[in-house]
Amino acid sequence: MAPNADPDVAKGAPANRAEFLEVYQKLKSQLLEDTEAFTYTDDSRRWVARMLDYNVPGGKLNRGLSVVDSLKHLKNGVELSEEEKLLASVLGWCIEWLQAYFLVLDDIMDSSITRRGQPCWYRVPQVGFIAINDGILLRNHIFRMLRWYFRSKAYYLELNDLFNEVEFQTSAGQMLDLITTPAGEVDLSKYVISTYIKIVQCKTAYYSFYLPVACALLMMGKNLENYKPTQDILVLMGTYFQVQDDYLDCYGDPHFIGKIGTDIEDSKCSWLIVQALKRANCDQRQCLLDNYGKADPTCVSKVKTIYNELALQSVFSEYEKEVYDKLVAEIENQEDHALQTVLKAFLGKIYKRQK
Ligand code: DMA
Ligand code: MG
Ligand code: MG
Ligand code: MG
Repeated sequence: MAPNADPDVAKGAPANRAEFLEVYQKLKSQLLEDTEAFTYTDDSRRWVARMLDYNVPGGKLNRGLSVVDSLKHLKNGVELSEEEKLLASVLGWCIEWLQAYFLVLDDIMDSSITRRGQPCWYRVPQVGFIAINDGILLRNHIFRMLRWYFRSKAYYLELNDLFNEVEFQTSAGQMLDLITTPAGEVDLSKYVISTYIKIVQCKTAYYSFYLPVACALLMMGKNLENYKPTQDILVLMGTYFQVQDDYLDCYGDPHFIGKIGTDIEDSKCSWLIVQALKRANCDQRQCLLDNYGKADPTCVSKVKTIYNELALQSVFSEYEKEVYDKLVAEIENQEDHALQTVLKAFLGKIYKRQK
């Protein structure tokens, strides 16, 4: 069953992208006119305006829109008030800001070329290492926006803790990702599924899947301590999402996904290399050892040949089917019906995604 065929998911129209983007404009203006702690000069205001437009609103906006959608579902499809819509959108944008911050830095560390169909920010002439500080600025904007919109709310402290905790988990995940693959050193024994799962849960799942739903739960006045089983489902969904990201890094169309894969060159502990090593014979293993982690396109294409010999595209399809069935079963096990709808809607957004 396609997840969108579920009648529950149809209930409550999905968040409106255009309305959501209007909130981006509002937040951007507010940040640029903020004089509480620092007043922009004309030049710096122009710099930050361009940096924001370049890095914040250009993605799929799945994470941000999910806060609005989740809140709607948690309210059983009842239309949100203007205030609720605005606050959920602000939280959605805080997540998109967090994502922009991580991506600006991730692209430097991964030596990536393009992102969202344009050169990575650090590769733009005149940006270079300034991108590192721009990343830090993006991060700082989040806590300003939270303060402006949520200071008077009972859940303000928990909201701050949540963003801090998830940021810590994500940076820890990025560290694991990076230290598993030190430059110029390929140690195939590190590429095992247990290490892989730990990396991707931390670097992707918490901020991309748990955070949007946790934000909506806080807005509903819920105690997050009571939602551990929900968190487990979202973390599994996030793991599936990163497996897709790793798969698309090799098999996706760069024009469509907006980025050129670098996982083989960067000797990443990618889902594909983990699966390949599990299945490779002696010769194939040696070939992977000789060619993985090299920038030379001939080496990259030898690795891809082994992936194809091992039929990793069908291994992926099998995994996708299994994890989908497991997620649906676990979602249906949740007692709270509104929560089931939230989770199914989120799954529907990513199942079989091509970008
Ligand atoms: C992404 O991992 C994780 C974060 C926190 C940005 P990745 O490097 O595989 O992402 P991408 O493929 O988008 O560069
Ligand atoms: Mg990357
Ligand atoms: Mg990375
Ligand atoms: Mg990737």
